[in-house]
Amino acid sequence: MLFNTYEPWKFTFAQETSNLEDIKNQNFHDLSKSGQWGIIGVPFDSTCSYHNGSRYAPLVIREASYGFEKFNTNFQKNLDTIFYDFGDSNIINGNCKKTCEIVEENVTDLLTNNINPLIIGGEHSLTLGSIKALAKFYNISEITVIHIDAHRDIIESYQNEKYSHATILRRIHELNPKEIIQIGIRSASKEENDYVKNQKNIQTFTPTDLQSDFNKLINYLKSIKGPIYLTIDMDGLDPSIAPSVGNPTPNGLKSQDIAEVMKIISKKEIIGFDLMEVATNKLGDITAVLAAKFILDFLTLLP
Ligand SMILES: [Mn+2]
Repeated sequence: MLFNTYEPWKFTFAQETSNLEDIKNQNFHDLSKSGQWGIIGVPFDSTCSYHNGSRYAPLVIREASYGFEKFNTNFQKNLDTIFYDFGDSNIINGNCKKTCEIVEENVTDLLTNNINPLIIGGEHSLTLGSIKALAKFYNISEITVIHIDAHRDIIESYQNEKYSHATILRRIHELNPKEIIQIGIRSASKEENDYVKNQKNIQTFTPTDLQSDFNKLINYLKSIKGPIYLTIDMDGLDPSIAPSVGNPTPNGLKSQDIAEVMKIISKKEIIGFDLMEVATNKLGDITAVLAAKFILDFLTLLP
């Protein structure tokens, strides 16, 4: 029998069921086994400082995922990871803190069932909810956060708001993770740079650093011990390949840079992943297509 498998509200190749209770009750897969992932979209963009529209990204990225094959010719590997698509999280428009709390609650539900979170934003602030949930299951002082972004997002407050997509790495740093590795940075305030200079556990790799010595980054990533959380703001990429983002910033990363980072860390213990700040409501948008490809690459590379 032939089925039409195109369900644009659900990420391609996700397991057919998307109800956590069903998964638990019907034993679709042994949830005591690790290595299963759950997608949650978060259609929230209330604190965006420039182009909004990332609230539409979970839908557009899911739809874009249907353009790809299950076999990855770059990695010579099939997508065999078991993952579910649990749909979109509830949000509270205009309230970043409360929306992060909802994300935290949802991610906690997944982790309670041994499912790792894969968040599709939405704006970057939502990463906080995901990491706060992980901190209940892992020792936060052992977690390395790999942060791909044009911006540091580490200012104490932005427009007098402590909870904003511009401050979120500061809130995460306050939780005392082992280390934050910022890759792709090319825009920051002096205050942010001064803050980073005074911290031992924040590393920076600019696009220029990568151009002059990419192996330095590779070797640094290879040396990471302990659990890793990967968060990608799509504006880390160059706007020539990822124009539809909240804050496009010239002279950014190449898509191959992201694939290389993923290749290295996929051999390590990755506990969570999010992809943020795609801002478009247009089906087939090139930035959403690239975002869908990154998510597929990530899932394919997992052991
Ligand atoms: Mn950014």
